[in-house]
Formats: sequence, C-alpha cells, structure tokens
Amino acid sequence: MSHFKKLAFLFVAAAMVLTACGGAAPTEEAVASCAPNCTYADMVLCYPQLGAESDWRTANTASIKETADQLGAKLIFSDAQQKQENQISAVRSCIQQGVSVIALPPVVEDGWDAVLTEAKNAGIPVIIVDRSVSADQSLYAAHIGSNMVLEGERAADEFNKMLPDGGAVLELSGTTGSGAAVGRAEGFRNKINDNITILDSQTGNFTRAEALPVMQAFLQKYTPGEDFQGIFIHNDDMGIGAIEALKSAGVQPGDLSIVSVDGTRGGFQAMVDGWFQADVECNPLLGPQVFDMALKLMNGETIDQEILTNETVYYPDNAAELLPSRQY
Ligand code: GYE
Repeated sequence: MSHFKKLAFLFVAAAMVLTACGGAAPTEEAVASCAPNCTYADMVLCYPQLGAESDWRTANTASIKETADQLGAKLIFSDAQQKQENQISAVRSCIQQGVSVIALPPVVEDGWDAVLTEAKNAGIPVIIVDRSVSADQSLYAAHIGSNMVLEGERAADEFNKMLPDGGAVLELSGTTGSGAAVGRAEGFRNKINDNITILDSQTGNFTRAEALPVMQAFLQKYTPGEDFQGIFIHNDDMGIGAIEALKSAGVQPGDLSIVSVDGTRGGFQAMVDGWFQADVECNPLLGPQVFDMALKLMNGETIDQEILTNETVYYPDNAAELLPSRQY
C-alpha cells in the first residue's frame, strides 16, 4: 500500500468508527503520512487544467509547470479543453492515483459536489484555483485566485469616467456559468452608472475565435457610435477577436470606449494601438502560492481559506513602456 492509500484507508476507517459510535464525521483535512516534515520531494500535485483557451490560461499553465520544476515536486497535469466532464474524469483519476493535493481551476461554478466529496472521502485536500465553485466550503480546503467581482467593478468605474453623460455599452462575456464571467458581470452591474445601459450581452467563451463572430453579429444589429459607445470585454483574447471584427467594419481605434480584463501582452498591444482605453489586471501567475499552500496542507499547517490576488488597472499612457517587461 502506498503512503497515500494507507492514509486514505486510515481516514475512511476513522470516519467509519466515528460514525458507528454516533459521533460526527471528521471535518479536518487529513494530513500526509510525512507530516509535519513533508517537503516538495514528497509532493504529487494534480492540476486538472480547464483548457488552453487564452493567453491568460497559457501563462497559468506555465506558472504551475515551472513552479513544480523549480521546487522538485511531481505534477500530474491535464487539459480538459473547457469541458467540465473532462475535468471531473481528471480529478477522479488523480484520486485513484492517490495524489497528495488536487489544485482545481474549475471551468464553471456548479456541479462539483460529487467529485469534491470523493476527494474529501479519500483524504485528498483540494485547493480551488482561479475561478470559484458554488459547492459548500466544507468540501474543499481553500480558494486562491482573483476577485472577479472587483474586476467587473473596476471596468464599470472606467466607463463611468469615460461616459459621464451616459450612453450604451455592449458586453462580450466569458464562459457561461464560469466564476470569472459571473463575477465580472455582477461587479459591472453593481457599479455602472444609471445613465449607462447594457444594450446587449453575449458570450465569446473567452476565446478569440468565438469572440469574432459574436462581434460581427453585434455590428449587424447595432451601429457603433450611434447605438452604443463602448464595449466591456471579459478578457483580452476576446478583445483581440473583437478588434478584428471592428477593423473589418471600418471602426477606427478610439471611436469606441473599450475596456478589457487580464493585462496580457496582447491587451497591452491593444492599448498601444489605441483600441483599449483600460485593461483590468487579472494575474495568472499562481504557481508559487498554489505549491506553498499544498505543502502546508500536507503538513497539517493552518492556511487561509481565501487568498485573493492583489491587482490593478492598466492604461494606455504607459502601456508601451510596460509592454516589454510583461511576463504574459
Ligand atoms: O480572465 C481568461 C481565461 O478564469 C481568470 O479565464 C480566468 C479567465 C481569464 O480564459 O482569459
């Protein structure tokens, strides 16, 4: 029996004894058998990545892989191609392999209860990374990621400044049901001034390829400058797809107020070229925090259940200067 299987066995056995005695099932996360002296050499971290839909995602994957290499931890990585069922299978496979910790960036918020319960019953702690889940907090150890609601609020602040006399904006939103899209939409609606209407909102699934036809369809229905003055775009990749459609329709940079999210090199270039008036930062470089927390969980140390990334808003005035030093 491996250490991890032994651990899982003990955990389930303890739960059964407690239940048989009429006591409550243990709510504490199980610690690894190497605790309290586990090192990265003892760690097998499972990262069932949700996809490769954007430059943000590519940078997130690179950060996880590089951190594993640097620390000497073993990584089990997979790419679910934006399909929740693939992510669920990947989590199940990691549970079977008896990994130390699962770090899960969930493609959508709902539908995780069953597999999170399975991980919990196997004594494998789960860190939710990047987007959030709607499952009860008792089913996972912690969440590390951005405050998506705040990002939406920051985008709204920009439109409030740019359209003081009001107007109408379109919204190109992220993957339907994803924590990132839900949070950004909510934050945007929290803060947008009453004199600015959201004329239409459609998803481009966080990709360039899907954003392009959505923007083309918007342009068939609405006249830029007349029917709408701005576009709130949930990520830079969709922004780049939208710019293609705008260019083909003869729209010039600066004709519309455009605010995007992420702060990738592509987003910075769009600011340099005059298309975006602001880019709300969302930082994908989560590898160091994820591995640090995973080790603490293995050793049974106390952790913060919610770690939010500190972020800012970028503007065109210094975009050209910052672009060469952008890490993603
Ligand atoms: O903004 C987008 C990516 O979940 C924060 O997912 C992430 C988002 C990010 O596809 O580019």
